[in-house]
Amino acid sequence: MENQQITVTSPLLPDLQDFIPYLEDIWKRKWLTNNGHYHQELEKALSEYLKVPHISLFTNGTLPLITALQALRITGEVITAPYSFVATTHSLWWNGIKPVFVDIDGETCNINPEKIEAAITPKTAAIMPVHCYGQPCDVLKIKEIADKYGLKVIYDAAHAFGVESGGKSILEYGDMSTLSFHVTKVYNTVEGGALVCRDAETKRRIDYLKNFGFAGETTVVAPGINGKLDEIRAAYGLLALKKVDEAIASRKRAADLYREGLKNVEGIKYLNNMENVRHNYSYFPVFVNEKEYGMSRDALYFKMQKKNIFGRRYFYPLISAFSTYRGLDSASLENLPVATKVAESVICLPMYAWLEKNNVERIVNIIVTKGNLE
Ligand code: T4K
Repeated sequence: MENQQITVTSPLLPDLQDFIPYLEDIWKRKWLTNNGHYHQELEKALSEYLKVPHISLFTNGTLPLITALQALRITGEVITAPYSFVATTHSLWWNGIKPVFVDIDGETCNINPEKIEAAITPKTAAIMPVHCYGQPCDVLKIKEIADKYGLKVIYDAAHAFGVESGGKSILEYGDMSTLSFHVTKVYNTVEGGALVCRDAETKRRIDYLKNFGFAGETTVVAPGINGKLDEIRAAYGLLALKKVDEAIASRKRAADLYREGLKNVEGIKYLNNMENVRHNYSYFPVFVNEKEYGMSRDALYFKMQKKNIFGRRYFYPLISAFSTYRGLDSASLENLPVATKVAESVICLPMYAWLEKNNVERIVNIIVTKGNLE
């Protein structure tokens, strides 16, 4: 269809006929949640696929962030990036922790490690960086700083499903990493998420925390929360996992087409692949330089909408600009010049598995053809 509506993403759905036998089995078992059969199967399958020995499933990608902070007993201040989805910083607020925003690197959209040390105070307990768009953070530099100051590191890896650096899962870095399996992600369980940690004792503690703190029928060891994933979504997740490699390969083809089509457009920048990294192509952000392109980001964004193309301005506004956070010293524009500029220039173009070639070309054409619509 020439004018078909295209949204920023579209879900990776398992085949319906494959799902029905799983549902029949769940109906037969009458065990619907609380560490059921498919929940255990999915933890095993994800642990293998993601090459991480210890992973705990959650009912979304926000609760693992909140729970990681609980499990590591983080208090005081945590250094984080303002260029992310609000859930990153909200997890700190829900734990009574003060977020301290550090600017990002414009080339990667991730926290700028060179700016971290200046933000450390005697109250700093941890760093919470984000592998934004699935682009790996400078994990080695962040580790060096964390080791030097005795800080914990929790990566928000919501976008980084299956991302590897130097043949090693990006989830292996830091004390913990969190994932989101929301329907808009590369891999989804409708709603869902996970927390990856380093050892079996910590996983056990996380599993208590996501089940109200229960460590047995009558023992509660901590004020835990209900973060459990149910059997229906766990079964869906097992089926979705079978399609994820194909989905990532298809996303790569779309990314290559975008890059080829946009490579000579003055004023439009995009992120390139990083060396030695297995990318997952979770998002395709472009950055509009108004002066060079001759049109503002928002003008292009709304022009695309008129043509039925619904990209998104992830992540505008910055988290630090929202009312909850804008009073913090670290939220000032002077502290965050790069993040501010990036947020004001970004459009995430539609990106999902099996995004058709002709639709990528349609989107590229709108961008290449400068000027307003008549
Ligand atoms: N950390 C980071 C860095 C994150 O990006 C996120 C979530 C989290 C933590 C927290 O993880 P979760 O607790 O959410 O698991 C979306 C997602 O809701 C959110 O998961 C995601 N990040 C964020 C970046 O984007 P919205 O409000 O922009 O999504 P929505 O509903 O506007 O959907 C976008 C497009 O997706 C629609 O235009 C069409 C398509 N879509 C969406 C849904 C819900 C479908 O085709 N089918 C659907 O069912 O937040």
